[in-house]
Amino acid sequence: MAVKIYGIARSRAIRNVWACEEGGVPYELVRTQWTDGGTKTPEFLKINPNGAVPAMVDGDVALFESLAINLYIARNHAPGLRPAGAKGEGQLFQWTLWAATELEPANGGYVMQTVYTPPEKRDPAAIKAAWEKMFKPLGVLDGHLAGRTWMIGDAFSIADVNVASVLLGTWSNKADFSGWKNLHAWLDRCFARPAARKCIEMRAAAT
Ligand SMILES: N[C@@H](CCC(=O)N[C@@H](CS)C(=O)NCC(=O)O)C(=O)O
Repeated sequence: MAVKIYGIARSRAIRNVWACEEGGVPYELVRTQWTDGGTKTPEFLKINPNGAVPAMVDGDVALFESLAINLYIARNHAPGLRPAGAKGEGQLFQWTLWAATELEPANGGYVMQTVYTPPEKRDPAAIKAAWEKMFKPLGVLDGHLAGRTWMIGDAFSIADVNVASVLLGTWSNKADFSGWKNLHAWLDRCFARPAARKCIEMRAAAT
């Protein structure tokens, strides 16, 4: 039975689509949009009381929080995406929580000033300030990636999906990551993967 992912490709649901595509996990993207009230229906609120996408239903398991959904998908359906052992798992939790608490707020502030602020209202000083808030987490990531191909160990894993997918929109909008050489090369590596390319195309085509 396919894992049901609620959302649209131009939302954080793409993080879960990417995980499924990487792991060869059958999934169904159930179109659910926040701008037309789709995330506020009584049925949807039973799945995600936050009224936001993504959410996931897999048999009798219902989850929200995009990055937690990816941990579940890797744990239950795509063991090849799970870093091995207690150390690998600890590092996976570390980087996933870091992505949610350190990288996501900084990136979200930048997205707010750029994508979600209409062009005529955009303030260069506010955009610059929001971009500069990214420097600390981007620097941490760049340092971690020095001499590494992937986030944990020698193999691509769900840690790469969870961290890189937070930056997918900003990368797609051609933000300049060239000041962080290791990070820049890793993002290009992640987003050149066939599963990621499919997601980028889905995202670009999404309405
Ligand atoms: N931390 C949540 C954030 C979810 C979120 O904010 N989703 C957006 C779309 S990408 C949404 O549905 N916003 C509408 C709302 O919050 O009312 C996650 O990663 O799943």
